[in-house]
Amino acid sequence: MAENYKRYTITAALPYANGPVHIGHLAGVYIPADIYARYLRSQERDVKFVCGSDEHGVPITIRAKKEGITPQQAVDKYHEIIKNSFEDFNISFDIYSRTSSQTHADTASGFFKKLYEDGKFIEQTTQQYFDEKAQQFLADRYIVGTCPKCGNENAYGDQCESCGTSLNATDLINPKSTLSGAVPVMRETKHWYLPLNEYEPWLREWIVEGHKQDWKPNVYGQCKSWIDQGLQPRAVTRDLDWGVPVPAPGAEGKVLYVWFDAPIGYISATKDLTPDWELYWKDQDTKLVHFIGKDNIVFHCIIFPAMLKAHGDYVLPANVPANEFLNLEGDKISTSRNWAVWLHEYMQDFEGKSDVLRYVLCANAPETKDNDFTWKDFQARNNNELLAILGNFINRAVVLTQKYYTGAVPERGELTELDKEVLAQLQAFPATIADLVERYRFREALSELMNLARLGNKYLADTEPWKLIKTDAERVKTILNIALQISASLNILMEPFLPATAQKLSDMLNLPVGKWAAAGASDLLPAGHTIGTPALLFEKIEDAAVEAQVQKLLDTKKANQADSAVVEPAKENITFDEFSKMDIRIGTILEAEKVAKTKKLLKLKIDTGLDQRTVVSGIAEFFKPEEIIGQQVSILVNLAPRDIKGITSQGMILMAENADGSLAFVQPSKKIVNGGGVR
Ligand code: B3M
Ligand code: ZN
Repeated sequence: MAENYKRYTITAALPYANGPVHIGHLAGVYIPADIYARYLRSQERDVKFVCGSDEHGVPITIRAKKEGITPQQAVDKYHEIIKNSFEDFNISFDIYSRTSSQTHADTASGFFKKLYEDGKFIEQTTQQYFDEKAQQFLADRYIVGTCPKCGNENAYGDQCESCGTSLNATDLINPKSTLSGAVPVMRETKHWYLPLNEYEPWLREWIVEGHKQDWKPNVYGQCKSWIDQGLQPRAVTRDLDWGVPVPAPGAEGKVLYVWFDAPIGYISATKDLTPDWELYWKDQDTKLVHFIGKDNIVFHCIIFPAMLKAHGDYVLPANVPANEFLNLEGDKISTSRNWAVWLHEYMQDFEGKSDVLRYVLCANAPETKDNDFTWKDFQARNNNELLAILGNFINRAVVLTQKYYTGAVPERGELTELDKEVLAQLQAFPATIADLVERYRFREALSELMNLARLGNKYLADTEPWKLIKTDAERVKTILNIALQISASLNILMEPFLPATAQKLSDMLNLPVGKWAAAGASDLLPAGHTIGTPALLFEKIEDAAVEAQVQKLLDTKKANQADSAVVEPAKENITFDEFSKMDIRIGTILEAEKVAKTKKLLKLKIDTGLDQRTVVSGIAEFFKPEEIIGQQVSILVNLAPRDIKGITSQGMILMAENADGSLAFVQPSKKIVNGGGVR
């Protein structure tokens, strides 16, 4: 490692505790952060990996209102779900905290107070949007309108999620309250602002000049464009009743803006983790790295650093390796449209397969551009890569060792040119992978890991020990010894990426997962060492399993379409007399059969209480004749008889139509005597 840092503080974006986490979160933030943290620990670096739930702000109060619960109940509920999901996927936080904790309230409040006392804020009374119906100021997500930059009609009062621009509510065109739908009015209120404009020259020097080379182009580009456009003072307080109270005179009823308190949550989490927290935040030999999604770049690269700079005691982030977005089957992941693969649901459907998802999401991570997750790709990567390459190699090495030597690692004899070449290649892998991880190129790093498994597979395919055992048993010892050394290195190198699998393999090799520095060596497993029982690292994922997932998404799509279907406008008014001309009765279907040579028609015999009559109805696409016999329906009995396909239809049964055009009977909610009137 070329770096000279004494310790690392790694943060992963604090997810809002307003819903469960999905594959987009995992791919964009938590998997890369976890790989990095695990890798550094394997390098025996001093690492603190911190995260927690973001429990303040309008996203929380909106969710609570929707569910009819208090904000505290909402964050309690989702904090638990999110925390469990991270555990399921072995995200190795040293602490998973929450911003509703007392430590956090004290830390955030103290931070504000210091800036306040040092005169770092400007105090301004301005006109802000107020919802007269809801009797509330409209901050952040309580207000939507058209983004002045990109035209997105659903931009929030603090940010447009479409183009990433950070906004003030007053920037929105056609603002509307999300509380009541009302057009807001202006009302006076006082707030504290961080004058970002004053930090512009410094930010330019620090980012535009200082980090052009080492920050990812997508991150650097966004920052530069904001700085070039000129920065404005940014309010750091809000008129809300959920959050950290503003510790300033005249600030009753006001709380800190969630984006002021949330990043301080990283500090509070570290405080809860260790009494040495200051070393991890204030010592210049600490490398601070923020893992986030691209919509959080402005907050982590501009606003939070300006806060840290204003405070004066803190280190600044050395890097902010933000990812782009992950789409799902060609569509943007969306919580409100339920277009997501939720982690807790994945774990139910694919028990024991956390690493498969980790693998797929890393192999396909949106590191440089938005990427797409598809179930087909998920299946293919499991079956053709994890199983066929990595699993297969390990399996052959351990099964043959078990079979030929009852599990004892055989002695190496004299090495051939091929053996030497393979051992030399093995030795080079750790540095190659390390270099990629340190440059946050996790996809490539993972693909190098697979290349090592490929090397092992090719070595076995070239040497064919299973054939050689009959003609040159001595040579087989050398081959399997080398295959096992590759397996042991794979075990170390896979751990950051596939921690659960690494544990399994370690059991199989009967060797604790070693540290990075040991990887690549040709003597990790000494001759005579007894390995454990072979087991399969991966299982085939069958078509049925992924088809079920695709079906689930199709159902979601259908439900969404139904929800958003346009309802026909109301017809003209009629009089009661006109209505009462219709004689509608309850009847029972006695017989049903398809009308020959038609697709849609059923011929029904119905007991109307008045008589038994024939009705021809266009419902054959939705009902099987044998399934509707005996059902009660509503029938308009005084509709003039009509000839349909040579059959006289005496009346019409009433149907309700769904958004997708499917039909259902209009039926009484309990049994009614045949002939009972409908009014
Ligand atoms: N909770 C936004 C998000 O979940 C926000 C991140 C806070 S990081 C300090 O995308
Ligand atoms: Zn926009």
